[in-house]
Amino acid sequence: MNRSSLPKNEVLELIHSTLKHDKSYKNGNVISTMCTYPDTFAQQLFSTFIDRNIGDANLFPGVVELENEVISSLGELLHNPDAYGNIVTGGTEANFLALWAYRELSGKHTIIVPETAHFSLYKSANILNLKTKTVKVTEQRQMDIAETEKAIDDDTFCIVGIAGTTELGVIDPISELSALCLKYNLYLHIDAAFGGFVIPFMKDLGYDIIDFDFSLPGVSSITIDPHKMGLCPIPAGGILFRNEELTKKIKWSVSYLSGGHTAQTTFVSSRSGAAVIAVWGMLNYLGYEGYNDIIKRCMHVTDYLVAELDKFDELYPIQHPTMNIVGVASNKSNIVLIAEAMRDKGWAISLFTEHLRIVLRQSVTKKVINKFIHDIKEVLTCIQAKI
Ligand code: 0PR
Repeated sequence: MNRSSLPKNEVLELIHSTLKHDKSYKNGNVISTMCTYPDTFAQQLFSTFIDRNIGDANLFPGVVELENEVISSLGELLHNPDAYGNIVTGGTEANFLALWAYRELSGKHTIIVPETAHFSLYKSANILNLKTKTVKVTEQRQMDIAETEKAIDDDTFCIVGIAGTTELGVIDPISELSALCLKYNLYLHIDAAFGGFVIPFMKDLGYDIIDFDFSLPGVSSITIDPHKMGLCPIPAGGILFRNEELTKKIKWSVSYLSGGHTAQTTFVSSRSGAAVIAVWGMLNYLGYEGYNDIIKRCMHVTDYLVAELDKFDELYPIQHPTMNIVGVASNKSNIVLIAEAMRDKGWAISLFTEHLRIVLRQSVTKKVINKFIHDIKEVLTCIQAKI
């Protein structure tokens, strides 16, 4: 490294200047992402306890205690207060851990996932040397149960169902998957990285939404990410297993650490205790009611966006939203051109094959939607004028 020392203010200036074109989750124009600007209290907790490495568990018994409480609170939310798990780096690590645990327990190498599965499952399968059978989704974009049953063979050890797909927030028919897994003695992992912090509250708010959690006897584990709808800073993913026994083959014993002997069931060894503390802080600061209010507001804005889209001849929601994710499609203009033109206007837009994905998070207010509608009208006029 051939850099000479600079004063802090110059370093800061250089950083600011390099980052000047970066977007911020704080701003309304980032309407595409599942992550959120962390609550200021969470930020404060994160920076106060920045030094805690929960990988060396016995050095930080207090953080371990908070992590246990976080897991049992999330377990309660998912109908299993006795769940075992960890706060990990994100949904990717959470999904990986489930597949790793079950591959080791079963000694088999084939998993079944819906075609809507997040790419983290394919990455994990690649690392774990697994064969992935991808099952088609129905017209409602849910995993097809008959196809899933057909895909099961002697080498299959796990089915993955999604509760809140990345593309549209759809929930797979988890109770049917649960029955299938019990029938064939398979593990069932649920990827509720996004939906985990949404579905329980929607149920409470009276939405007709299907079961997805440990209340279904076949569900073995659930990914639920505080750094998405939980308002916590990255890195905060969550993995919950039905019981600790399921992790016995991925439990690594370490004896030399500063705090003494410990055992880890995560992939990363050093792990952010600050992230765990921020999650504990947010769960206790917002409480059930706080999260419920957030979901209520997000669903209100979701309904508003759908109503606004209904006023267009050309644009339409690709399907009635299951949760606070809306797919916007066009029956006239090329969706890629729409996405590019919206990006040129400063919007951060997720583009899927046939639709733009809008994630109605806390910072996406009605005002933001009004601006989005205004801008997309201009874009459509422009595109049509050029044709
Ligand atoms: N499972 C599902 C269903 C997901 O949607 C995601 C991420 C993951 C697992 C993986 O989670 P981590 O990213 O925490 O490992 N889904 C987001 C997406 O692909 C990730 C994301 C978040 C991307 C913020 C961009 C962004 O700005 O949309």
